[in-house]
Amino acid sequence: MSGAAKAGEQWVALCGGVGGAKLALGLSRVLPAERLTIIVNTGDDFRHLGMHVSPDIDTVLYTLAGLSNTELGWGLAGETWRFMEGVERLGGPAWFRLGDQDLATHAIRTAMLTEGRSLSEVTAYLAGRLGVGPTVVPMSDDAIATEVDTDEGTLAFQTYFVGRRAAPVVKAIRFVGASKAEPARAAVEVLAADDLAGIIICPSNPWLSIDPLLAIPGWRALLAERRAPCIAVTPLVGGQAIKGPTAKIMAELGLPLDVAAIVDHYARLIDGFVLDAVDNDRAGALKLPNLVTNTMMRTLEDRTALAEACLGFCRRLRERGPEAAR
Ligand code: FO1
Repeated sequence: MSGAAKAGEQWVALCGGVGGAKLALGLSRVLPAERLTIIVNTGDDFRHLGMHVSPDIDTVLYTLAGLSNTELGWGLAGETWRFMEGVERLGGPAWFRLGDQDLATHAIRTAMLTEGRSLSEVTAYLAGRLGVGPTVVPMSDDAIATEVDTDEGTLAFQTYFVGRRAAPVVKAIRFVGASKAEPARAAVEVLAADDLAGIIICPSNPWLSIDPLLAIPGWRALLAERRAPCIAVTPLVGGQAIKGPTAKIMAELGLPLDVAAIVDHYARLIDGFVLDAVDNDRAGALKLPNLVTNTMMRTLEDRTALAEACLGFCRRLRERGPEAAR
């Protein structure tokens, strides 16, 4: 990656898959491309049929490129499945489906990694080819694999999430390789920028999509030394997850299905919390500055409105201190 510092106010979004990518898209519509860095979970990455698959990076890239398959929530729009027909004919694994066009992404990523390029370099290359303006960076260039301890034993993340449709009861979640991993260099650079304006934790699953990043000691240190406010957007609305198994996992880990549990989870890491208008009655009990707004991102307008609200909240936290942010 280039070591050149970027000019102007810098914003950072931390995100996982679908929910995070929606807000990342909103941010990309309200910020100039050179002012936004999106840092993406790679704990879901795995090798499949000999290829390196990076589901969350691809969800972010495809979403920002306007190419995402909104019906499936992953992969490319207008996809065809001839490759999968071939895999099935040959008795290969059909539980994880790679579309014909999507396959090109995995093949090119794998080839570049095999040639010795870093995941950051590959991601920057793919973003450039797809016309994605903001900087998209993996949380680390080192291998980190999420594993889920369940009532069916320890499962690799995609086996749990896709293979078993998140049905097994979660007992614990581990991030293999995280303790020795380092944050990607572009992430370190933007976090150290003099004009860092804010860090936004997107409404991704805290346990599956954000914790892999927080399990990297260097990331904890970077965030502890942050020069700008860090806020989180709730993944929980009215005690339910907008998408995916967040609420199910919280229940299985013995946590109350309440935004306060999300705030507790991010304790000492965040300076402010964005919760949905549906949970307005919970705002007073939260022991930190908060913003109550619509967090349901059904339309592009919802995404840009939430993005604007997050930027404004961070600016108020920065300029006038936490008390003025309310
Ligand atoms: N999710 C599924 O539920 N079934 C699939 O067959 C599947 C294939 C797939 C292929 C490429 C890719 O980038 C993502 C894919 N996903 C699939 C989604 C993905 O595994 C998960 O949604 C994320 O890891 C969670 O953020």
